[in-house]
Amino acid sequence: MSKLKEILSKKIEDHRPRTTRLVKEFGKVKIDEVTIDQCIGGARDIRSLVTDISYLDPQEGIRFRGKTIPETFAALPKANGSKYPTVEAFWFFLLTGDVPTQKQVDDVAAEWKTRQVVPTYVFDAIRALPRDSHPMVMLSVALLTLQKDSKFAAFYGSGKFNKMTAWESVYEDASDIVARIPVIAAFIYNLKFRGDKQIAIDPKLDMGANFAHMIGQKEEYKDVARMYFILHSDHESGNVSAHATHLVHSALSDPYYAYSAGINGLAGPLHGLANQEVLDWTMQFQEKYCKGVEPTKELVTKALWDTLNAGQVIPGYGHAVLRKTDPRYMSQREFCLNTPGLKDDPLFKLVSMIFEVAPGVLTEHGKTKNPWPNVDAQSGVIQWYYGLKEWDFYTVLFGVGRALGCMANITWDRGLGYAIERPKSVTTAMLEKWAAEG
Ligand code: AMX
Repeated sequence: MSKLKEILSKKIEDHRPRTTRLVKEFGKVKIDEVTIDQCIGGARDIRSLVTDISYLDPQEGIRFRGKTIPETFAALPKANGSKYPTVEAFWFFLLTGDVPTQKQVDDVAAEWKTRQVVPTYVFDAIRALPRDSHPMVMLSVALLTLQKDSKFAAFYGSGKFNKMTAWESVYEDASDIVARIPVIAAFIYNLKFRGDKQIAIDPKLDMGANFAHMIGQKEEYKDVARMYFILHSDHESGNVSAHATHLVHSALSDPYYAYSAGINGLAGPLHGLANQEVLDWTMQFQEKYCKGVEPTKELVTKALWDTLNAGQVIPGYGHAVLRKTDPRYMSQREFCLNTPGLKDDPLFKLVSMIFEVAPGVLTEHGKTKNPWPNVDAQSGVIQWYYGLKEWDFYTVLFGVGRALGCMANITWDRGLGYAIERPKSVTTAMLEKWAAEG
């Protein structure tokens, strides 16, 4: 058993009595009530999921294991010669809630190296898809292709299935997924956008650095990858990708089925695909409004209104929970401001101008509850600057990061034996009856 798994085992053991006690002694305590608009409106704000991996406060934004983004970056051991932590350090932190020592990070890195080799049949399956398939389809298929070797599925089918130890094989699959997904993503990128020029894993590098290496990126991109994967990892449990993963796994479908479902949800334009839509919107703006002229606030305002008046959303703005600027946006903005070259990049300046204008326009428009930017409004511009201009790929990058949160969550789901998820539906006639009764 790996060191991390041993620590996790103890954490899960220690945690179980808390969950058992809550159900047994306080099971009937009310923590929320449901209104008709929540029922019709996407279950917004209904408290009905439990996770300790991260918590999203509408004003403050995300906390990973109780720490804000700056606190997380400050606390974790850094990658060699970098201001950013390794993804390996963050994985340990997400799973256990403890800040790892350098030795513990090295152990995770060593564990991932034994897991990261992707079987050839996965690449064969990706190659067999039409080359114009979206990269998210390729990623989802790759995960399903790996399913046949799921340790959780094998354990379930072994006749020795045991609820108390089931998390152990989820941990195995989850760890394989987080170690392999950057390698699969790099393969997809190279296949689709670099003429199939594949680059072998460099076993000396940490996960973020190795991803940069495998897609042929320069040294500075290693920090971009580390930052990006950590920032996109988790956003509590109710968002589409995390919830889909949790829901599918709650039927005891293994982590490959579960995260493939999560990836399919992430591919939606109201969720992860928004980051590619932001770049698309921005490029169309430049093409349509700025031929031969510098973008101005007036032009941006006009373009935003044209989009809204056409009945479309402004990608990268608004959020189902947040009611202020997303700290993941601010963290990436800070990265841009601290990176010479990027700070003065015309696209970054334009994105900053949209940031100045869009909240006012959306407020005046009066529909969205949150006129502020979310993570996706800022992420594409960084990728673009480093030459990763194929925005169809941006949601795959999101999916590599999101794997960390989703896999940490379902490992704990099994550890705590959460039930199959099955909310109750009602009919419109029932709602009308309750409405009439007041
Ligand atoms: N531009 C225009 N209108 C918007 C808007 C935006 N950015 N954000 C919300 N609205 C509209 C909604 O479409 C809705 O209109 P309707 O009443 O006609 O249906 C109204 O405002 C109320 O919506 P809301 O309660 O503020 O938001 P929500 O919780 O229903 O949806 C979200 C949240 C993110 C889907 C929405 O803000 C949106 O579509 N944003 C643009 C897409 C985007 O950036 N998605 C990425 C989110 C982060 C992520 O998951 N990666």
